[in-house]
Amino acid sequence: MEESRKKNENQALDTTDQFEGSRPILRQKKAALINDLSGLGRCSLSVQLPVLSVMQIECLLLPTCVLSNHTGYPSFYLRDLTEDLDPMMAEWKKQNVEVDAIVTGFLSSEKQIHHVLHFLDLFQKPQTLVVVDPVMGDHGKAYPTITPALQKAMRTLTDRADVLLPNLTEACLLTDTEWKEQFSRIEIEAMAVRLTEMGARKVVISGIEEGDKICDCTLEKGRQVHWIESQKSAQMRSGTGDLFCAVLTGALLHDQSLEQAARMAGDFVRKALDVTEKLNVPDEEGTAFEMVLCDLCPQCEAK
Ligand code: PXL
Repeated sequence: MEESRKKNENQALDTTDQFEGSRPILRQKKAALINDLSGLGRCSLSVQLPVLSVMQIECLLLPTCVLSNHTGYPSFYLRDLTEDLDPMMAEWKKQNVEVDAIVTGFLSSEKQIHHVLHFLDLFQKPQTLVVVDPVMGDHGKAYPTITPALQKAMRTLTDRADVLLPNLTEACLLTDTEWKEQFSRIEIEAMAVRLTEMGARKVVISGIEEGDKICDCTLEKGRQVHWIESQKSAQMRSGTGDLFCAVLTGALLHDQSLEQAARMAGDFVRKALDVTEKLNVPDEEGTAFEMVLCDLCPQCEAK
């Protein structure tokens, strides 16, 4: 245990090619998070920042829009930041920002996808991990902000993804598959393969309900599909996809394999859901992930 903690601790750091005497200089890993800032409801940046911070990753934040609360509430106020994205990234470029990972999430319009592509042109290097969460819907329904143009444009982002993280609804929207309540594993695997054909190097379709189980389907292009199964506990709710994405990104930056990272992310989300249910949190308020956050800390003694 102590050994693996030490290992994790070091994996948040990277060696540079500079030396202090004979010792290589260590550098903390950085992730750029392109996502919305929702004031209420524990999703997007407000859950991804604490998760990646506790995993010792430095986060650089590019908010795509600011909302009073997420779109799952009966109403919401949204301040769109599309016109601010280019000037913000230009300032980052002036500061010679370099990142180890770029994570994309909720985008308010088709136009924002073009800005994200521009961001990738500016900051993606061959070694940069690009994680695309194609946030578009849940339980077979698109979110109210998702237009057909945005849905179509989201496909251009899959082509730039090292890791694409749709839920089943989003996998359907990306592959033009009609939604139904039950899909067979063969149908889901075919969607994962289709998503790799659309350009994603790795795909995790997460949160698939199968009777009393909840499963994630992982595929690395040209390899065999893997299924990760666990016992279903509480119902999915707002922000669980964002949590899954952040933990998985952190785990990959800690040099875990795709399957290990997906298992760690799924385990964390389930633990967060369990404690949320115990606390009787209303659905739209998301998960009480704060109660289990220290599970992710490589140095935390309270595990
Ligand atoms: O968690 C996904 C998400 C992210 N951002 C906003 C949302 C949602 C889901 O409802 O409304 C603004």
